[in-house]
Amino acid sequence: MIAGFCSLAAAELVSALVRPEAGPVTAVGGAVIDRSPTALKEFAVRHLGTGDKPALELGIVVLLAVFAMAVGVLALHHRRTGSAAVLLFGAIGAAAAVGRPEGSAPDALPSVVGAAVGAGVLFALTGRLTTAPPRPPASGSESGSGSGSGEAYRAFDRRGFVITSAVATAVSAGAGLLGRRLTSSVQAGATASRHDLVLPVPDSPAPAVPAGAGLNIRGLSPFFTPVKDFYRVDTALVVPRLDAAGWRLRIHGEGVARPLTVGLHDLLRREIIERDITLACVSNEVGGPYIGNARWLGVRLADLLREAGVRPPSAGGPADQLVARSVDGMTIGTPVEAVMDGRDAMLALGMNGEPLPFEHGFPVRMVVPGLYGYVSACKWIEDIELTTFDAYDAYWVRRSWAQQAPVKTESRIDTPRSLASPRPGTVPVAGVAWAQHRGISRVEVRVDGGKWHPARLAAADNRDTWRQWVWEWPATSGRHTLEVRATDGTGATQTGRRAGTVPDGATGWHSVEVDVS
Ligand SMILES: Nc1nc2c(c(=O)[nH]1)N[C@H]1C(S)=C(S)[C@@H](COP(=O)(O)O)O[C@H]1N2
Ligand SMILES: [Mo]
Repeated sequence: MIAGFCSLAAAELVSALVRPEAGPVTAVGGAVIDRSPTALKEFAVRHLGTGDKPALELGIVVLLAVFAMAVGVLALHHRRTGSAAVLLFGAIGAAAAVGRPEGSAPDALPSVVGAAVGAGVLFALTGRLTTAPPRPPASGSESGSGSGSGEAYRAFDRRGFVITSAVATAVSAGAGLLGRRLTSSVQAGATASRHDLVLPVPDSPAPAVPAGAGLNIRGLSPFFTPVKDFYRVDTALVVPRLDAAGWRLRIHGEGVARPLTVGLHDLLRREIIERDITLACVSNEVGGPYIGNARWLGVRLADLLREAGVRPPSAGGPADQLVARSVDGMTIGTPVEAVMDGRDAMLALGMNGEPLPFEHGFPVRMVVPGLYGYVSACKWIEDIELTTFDAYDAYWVRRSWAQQAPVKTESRIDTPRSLASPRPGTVPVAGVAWAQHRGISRVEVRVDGGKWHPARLAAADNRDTWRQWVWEWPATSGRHTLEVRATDGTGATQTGRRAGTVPDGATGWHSVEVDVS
């Protein structure tokens, strides 16, 4: 385990110099994420939520510790084989790092160096635990019990072992800490660039939110989701921290008459729009938490595309899919038609009045009203390629999710919570409903499968945001089941048919059970 620790610490130091994402634990974790079946990923999102990543990393470290002990035992008997086994693990780490979507040859370095250090330390330490068999004594009468059988004679050089392991541990701890330091100083530039970014005043501000859009009911989600509470779903074990000054976005591909490369300053000089848009994840179960509403600031993506000479399919353009690529190798495919049909598809750089947080895509991400995040909301974006749905499957599409996924009409009961026990009398049943880009026209609640009661709708902000609602329930004692359903702006009512999240979003009515007493 000491050798394993030294190995990881060395890898940490080298990964600080190469790329934090190239460290073996992160790389193997990323490879596991890339390769794990959709069902497992959905399980992790459902049961571990945002804790899925620490859980994965902990799992890898525990596995490594077990492996380290096994290799340690092996090394006692076969010193060289033990060290070779460590090198094998280095090879796994290296392969994982290079094989990530954004991986390149230098990414192997942390694992290779880490493995070499681990193998060396193991070799040195086992040398202190086993010493060479003593020369056969001159007279057989004094021989020890095992000397005649040819068995290796073992002796524990306690002093040598303790000194070697203490030195190795201390040096490695220092190296690991130095690695952490280096990483954070490299990232200091990014942090400063975010801190220094002054958000522009929008040329087209968001209309004021109507006074009645927030119902102010205890337990009800606020109309705007504070950044600190905004859900986060992505495959990044290490959040990319980009320096805004170095950020570039390239727009190219089929039907792009004038390919473009823009930096942040080019964006800031353009017409800046500000829009309220509710973002939802396709992995959100009925009643789930992966949805949030924010005020976004940025530029219209359609403006940039038009400047690049892109025409939507409806105007004869050859590309029907826009593939956004992030610095961490994520690919997200969006219909070109949706981006250019007049909705406020944005390259966003501000969220709720602050520069995008690193976790949410700093410096620039996409946001497209009406589409689930995995087909629209690329964070840490660096490239946009115009292509077709026939020619290319993006990251999640290769993992059994649908190519196209408009947000489904859904609603959620926020209060009372499941298994709450309110007093008999008037109980406000309240929540949110959403059908981005279609809007919400009606919400209804029923008790114990009875008749549907119309809920009171809060004022609508716009059709791209969720809408709050409340129904005053005359609650009577006993156990009751509350259900909700919404109707969107086209008049279509949310289906009660239960469907899971794969391939294009869950359906069904959210229900909560309460015990009125
Ligand atoms: N680079 C990158 N962008 C990404 C993702 C990702 O894994 N990597 N996940 C997408 C998904 S599935 C969703 S739902 C939204 C979530 O955005 P948020 O984390 O800011 O809430 O980001 C999208 N953009
Ligand atoms: Mo998502």
